[in-house]
Amino acid sequence: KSHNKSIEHYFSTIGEKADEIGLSKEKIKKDFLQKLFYQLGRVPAVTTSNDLYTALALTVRDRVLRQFVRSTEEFSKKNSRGIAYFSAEYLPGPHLGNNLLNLEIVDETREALKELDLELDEIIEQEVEPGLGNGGLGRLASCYMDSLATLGIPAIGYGIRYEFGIFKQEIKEGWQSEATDKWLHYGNPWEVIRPEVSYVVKFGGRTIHSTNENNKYAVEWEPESEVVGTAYDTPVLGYQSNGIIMRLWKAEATESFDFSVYNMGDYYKAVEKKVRSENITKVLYPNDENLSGKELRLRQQYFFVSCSLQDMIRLNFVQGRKLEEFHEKFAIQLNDTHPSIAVAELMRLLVDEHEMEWKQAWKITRNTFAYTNHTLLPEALEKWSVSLMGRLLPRHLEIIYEINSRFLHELREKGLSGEQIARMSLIDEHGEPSVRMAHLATVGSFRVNGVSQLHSRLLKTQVLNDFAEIWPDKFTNVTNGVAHRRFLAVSNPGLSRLITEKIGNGWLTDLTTLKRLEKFADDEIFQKQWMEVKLENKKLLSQLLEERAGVKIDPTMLFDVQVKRIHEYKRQHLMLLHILDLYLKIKDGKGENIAPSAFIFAGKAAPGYFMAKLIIRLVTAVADLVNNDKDVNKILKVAFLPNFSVKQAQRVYPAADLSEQISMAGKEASGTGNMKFALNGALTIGTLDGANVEIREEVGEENFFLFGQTTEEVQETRRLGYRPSKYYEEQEDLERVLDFLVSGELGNGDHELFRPLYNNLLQQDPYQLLKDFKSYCERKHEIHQIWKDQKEWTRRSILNVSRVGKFSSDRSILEYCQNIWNVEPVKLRD
Ligand code: F58
Repeated sequence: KSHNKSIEHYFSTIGEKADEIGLSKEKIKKDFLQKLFYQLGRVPAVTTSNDLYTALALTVRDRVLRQFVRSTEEFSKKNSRGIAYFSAEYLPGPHLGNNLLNLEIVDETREALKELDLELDEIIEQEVEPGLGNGGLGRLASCYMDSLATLGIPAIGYGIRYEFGIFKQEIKEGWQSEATDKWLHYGNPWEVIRPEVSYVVKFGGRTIHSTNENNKYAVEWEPESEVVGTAYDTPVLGYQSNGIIMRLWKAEATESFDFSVYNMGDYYKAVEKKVRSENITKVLYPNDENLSGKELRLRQQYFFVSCSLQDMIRLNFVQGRKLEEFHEKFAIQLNDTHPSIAVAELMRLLVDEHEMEWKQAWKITRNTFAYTNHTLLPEALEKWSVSLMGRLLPRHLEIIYEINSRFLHELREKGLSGEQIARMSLIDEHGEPSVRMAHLATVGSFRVNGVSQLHSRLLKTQVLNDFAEIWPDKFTNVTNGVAHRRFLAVSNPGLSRLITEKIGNGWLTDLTTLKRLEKFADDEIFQKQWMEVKLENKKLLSQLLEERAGVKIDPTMLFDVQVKRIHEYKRQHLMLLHILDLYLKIKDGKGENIAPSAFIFAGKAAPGYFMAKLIIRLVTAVADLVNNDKDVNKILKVAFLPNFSVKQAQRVYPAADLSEQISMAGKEASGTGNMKFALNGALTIGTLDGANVEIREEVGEENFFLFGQTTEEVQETRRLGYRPSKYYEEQEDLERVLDFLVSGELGNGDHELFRPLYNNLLQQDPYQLLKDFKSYCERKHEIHQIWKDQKEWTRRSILNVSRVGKFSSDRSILEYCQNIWNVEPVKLRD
């Protein structure tokens, strides 16, 4: 229902001003108690920790929603192009602390609670985060939501409300085991259900082609089943209070469908249908080896995309616009190919449901979508078999064929060779025919971007080279960035305070102002304060590691950290080979140059990825060996922190001295952990991969420990016929370490436990660890010498922080605005 009364008007009717948001200590305290009484039926004396958390979250939520309501009004006045971010994954992390920061009421809230004998930090600790993503890609989507809100860009993040997020990782006898993530068990105070915002989504069945009474060709899709998607909105606040929403869809059975079956007297069939419909948004797929063929995954993708597009078309009409202007009103950013079926769905909605001519619909579609690629790994490029797509989405398959036939026709006109045309086709005819989703996304978008300079270059010159040749202007780069307010201001209060004391708090909205710290890099007093903050953070992480991993770590050790998904290309096992090398040297009495180090790992392995799980098993085996050996455990400690999450990450980055970014060059699209570590004062050891290249450029070669082959060298090595055993034969240290894997000294005397890893490295070594081993160890040696000079280390740490201003997601979003979306940020507040 449209209205013309302002928000100001409504607030005045309740005796409030729109910009008075009730942020005083007294008001927070009063509201908190009211939530406790009226919403939860409790008094502070008899509450559970979750009651306290929920009451505070609801108190804060009121403010968040209020800001959101105001922003919506102001956005609609400006009427600028809106951004829809389509992502199958989000990893927002805990909301409470971040919202308090954005509302600038941390101190007031702390005080209010103190008066009730409650501790803010303990309450914050209670929050269970929504784990609606696997890793970097999902977290990036949430960083972008934060920046979109902060910069005042009218945006909405569409996605899926998985009932169970990424599995909970437990370590049992050294192995990863998976448990269901019941993140909704205690309720979710941050979301607002919108039962009236719901859409029907069809699946299966057949299409009927006919010519109607006006002699117009028409296609009708007669589905086999239907489900309803309902919107669940989570407001996302930006710094100093603009708000946007993340709209996640939950699947439910359509009533009509149930009733029709019910009327036929088959109650159980109706129930079964209901359960089957709800399955769509039950669980997030962990990024397993091969997701294609997983029908439910394609259902999920289509489901959320269809709801979102129907929602946008509705909004377009509500705002009184014509459908022909859709692309002027909206840009849709596809977060990888997971939502790329949207290209066919928008065509279907325009052509079949809104009776638009194909050509015009195609023009609108192509001017609406932009596609971000996040991977070069061939096995990770999505493909759906034609037979599955035909069965589940018969009309979409027809539309894809039509897009393809027109596209291939264009290519033929350009005079391209048959071979090149076959390479570019949306349909892969090798083996079982399948739809190449990256090609669909590329053809259906006006811009395609990679996520770091190197990655975007490789995308253009290798993976999507044929497309870049015909459409050079379509391709661009936007280097990833991170929400520095969450990953510095919220998670590292000690360092934030110190920085703000020196240079003011301008860095909260402009991270490049960190540059002003540079001149204090040699200031001994400042260095000392810097070291103290780091040490405090390390003490906190040590406590956590003792609780969760059962490992006691001296906080003065060098904290050498690798946290990220476990994958062979990321080479966690390279770090392990090096630890074993140090172990053997100490045992030989040759450990005098080794700086006391704690090696800290965390990350999940896909449940079906055997090698990744074996790597975790190796971490725990090496930890057992090292931590229990009296000759070694004063110098080395190893710990695996289970169940890595945004919440855990926020405790890890602030405590790290050394950041491990050691993927084989050419494999990591960007990495974002690398940025978060550097932002918290860790130095990096890394390859020239992903955004490492740009981090090194920014912080200076002398402040970044580079090792390993470049992308070109890696490819050349492979071309020449890589023989890993050569390095085993030539390097005694390496031979000894590898043989140790199968010596029985690891993993309780079982010689065979790590044999698959041993064989893999010696026979194929697809990620060329053995070739990079030597330069990695040399760099580590150098690092240990520099670590002994704490002043020098600290100087470099300060320089790192002062020079990473580029890696804020605010910068990335501004680049999307300028180079892709063509929108101006709307600054809503001064
Ligand atoms: C990651 N991709 C990249 N994918 O690996 C990383 O280099 C990059 O920094 C990040 O995206 C953000 O651009 C990634 O996280 C997934 O998790 C997919 C989820 C769905 C299944 C396949 C993997």
